Amino acid sequence: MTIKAALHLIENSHRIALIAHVQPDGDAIGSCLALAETLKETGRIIDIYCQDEIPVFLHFLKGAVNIKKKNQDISTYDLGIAIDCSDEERMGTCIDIFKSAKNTMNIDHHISNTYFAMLNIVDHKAAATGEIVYKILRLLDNKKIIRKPVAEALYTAISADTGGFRYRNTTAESYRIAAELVECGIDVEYITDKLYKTNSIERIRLLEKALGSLTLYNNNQIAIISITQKDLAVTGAKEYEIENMVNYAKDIVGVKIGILMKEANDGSVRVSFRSKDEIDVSRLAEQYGGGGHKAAAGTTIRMSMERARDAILESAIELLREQI
Ligand SMILES: [Mn+2]
Repeated sequence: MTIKAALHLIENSHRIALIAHVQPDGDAIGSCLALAETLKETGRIIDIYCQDEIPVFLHFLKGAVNIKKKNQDISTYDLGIAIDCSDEERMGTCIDIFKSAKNTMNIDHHISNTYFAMLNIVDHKAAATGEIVYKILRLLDNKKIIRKPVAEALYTAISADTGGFRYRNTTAESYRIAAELVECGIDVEYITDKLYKTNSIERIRLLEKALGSLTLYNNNQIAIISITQKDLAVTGAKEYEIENMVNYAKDIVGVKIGILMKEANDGSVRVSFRSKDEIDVSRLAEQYGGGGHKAAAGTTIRMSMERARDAILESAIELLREQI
């Protein structure tokens, strides 16, 4: 029903801006590119925006290098679509493009979504926004074979948010969609290599620092990794290369909550939470103004690293007390 409404709105719009969230991931970028590549074929003008740079490991996707940071043009869009954004703030500086559009839409799967657009296509059960985009594209033309670049983008989106089909959010539907994408001729190993086997030496050096900072608390149930601006500067690693390092904390046997704290260049601290055993870390993130999913959430805190760690540790211990 709502997907039909989405299609209707898209079909009635000529100039469309797609906006990915800050610090973009495979789901946001894959979903944007799949929509853009398909809608361009229908003669529409589609531009993709993202405040931050696109990670190099996603550059293999068709159109990834053409994603813009700012709208250079003065004309506004008929439709602005926020992709994979749980709230407006996730668009960062690109929110202006979204707000100036005649109509707005929000395509997302986060449980914490704030329904901020005129039309909100939010499906909490979808493992990735890419699954929702797939359904929109199918509705657009059910019989048409999805072209390879579009299939690659969608597969990337779903693989990224399911950790390569390994997380609990992976559903039978995720596999069904993936199966159809494989039938479109994608090379699964090629995409997997691009997404998961492309470490720069800078990232490995940063990982060394991150692991060196790893500390266990609360009878080894909480593990915290800290990364400072100095660590980034010394190693030369990019911010996005921190992605997934939090799992080294979470994956330790006996650890229930893994936390990664990254010092931002504006003095705030970006915190990622990961959990096991049904512990709901989205509540931890919400306590500090953030959000996310039960097993993966995050927030930004305006404190020094030391104070942020003390506060979060106390809250995490409290959460374990309540939930175990
Ligand atoms: Mn997502």
